[in-house]
Amino acid sequence: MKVLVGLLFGIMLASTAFAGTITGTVMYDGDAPARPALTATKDQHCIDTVAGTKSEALVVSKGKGIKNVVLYARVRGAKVVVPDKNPVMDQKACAYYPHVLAVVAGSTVDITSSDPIAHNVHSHAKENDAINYQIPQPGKVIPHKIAKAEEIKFTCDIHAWMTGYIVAVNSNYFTVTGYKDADGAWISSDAYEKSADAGAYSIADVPAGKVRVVAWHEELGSANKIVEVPASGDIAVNFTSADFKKRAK
Ligand SMILES: [Cu+2]
Repeated sequence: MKVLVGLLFGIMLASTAFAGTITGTVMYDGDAPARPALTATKDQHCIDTVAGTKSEALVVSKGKGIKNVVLYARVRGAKVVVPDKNPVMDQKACAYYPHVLAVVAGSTVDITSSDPIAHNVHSHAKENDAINYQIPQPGKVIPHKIAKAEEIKFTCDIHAWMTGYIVAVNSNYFTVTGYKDADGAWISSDAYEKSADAGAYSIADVPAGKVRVVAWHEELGSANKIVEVPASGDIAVNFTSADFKKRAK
């Protein structure tokens, strides 16, 4: 009995204690370039829905926060668990939605469409299967397994302005900047641009010890910092655009 109680106590400790929160900001140095306007040239549904929208490749807020930065902690020896529920990448208003989706490597992503016209899902993966499927009508789901960690660009061969990314990471400790407002509601790129957000992020329950915090952005490239996560409480890890380096091609 004593052993059992001790064991249970040990398990509880392992799951609740000796873990900290990595928190910080990702901010743009100087003035961000203006977002180019998008123009749809095909399909009335796209022409109507894309009108007035702008590129989501680099979205910087009034508070200098950068949207769509994937942040994750590489924790040595941590078991990576693939969540039961498949993440979803939708195509809505002739755009990939969300623009950047972060998932655990090994996940099956349900790729789908909400639009009444055909889209094409073209993956530019190098480490994973590169797929190229039509989604002819809304509601059709293509389950797509992403086995390895990779930042994968997706395009649509029918609509040249459509791009999105699925970023698969070997970690359960990750987040993407700029998706939720202070009330936890989903936020659009246009609303984010007008906001005072400073690119704030938070990754909870990271096991204590030395970890590498990696930040990735589709235009800026990647950056990383090695930090010591405390056994409780927060550690601040801030990035600015100057920290990022583009990967050599
Ligand atoms: Cu399309």
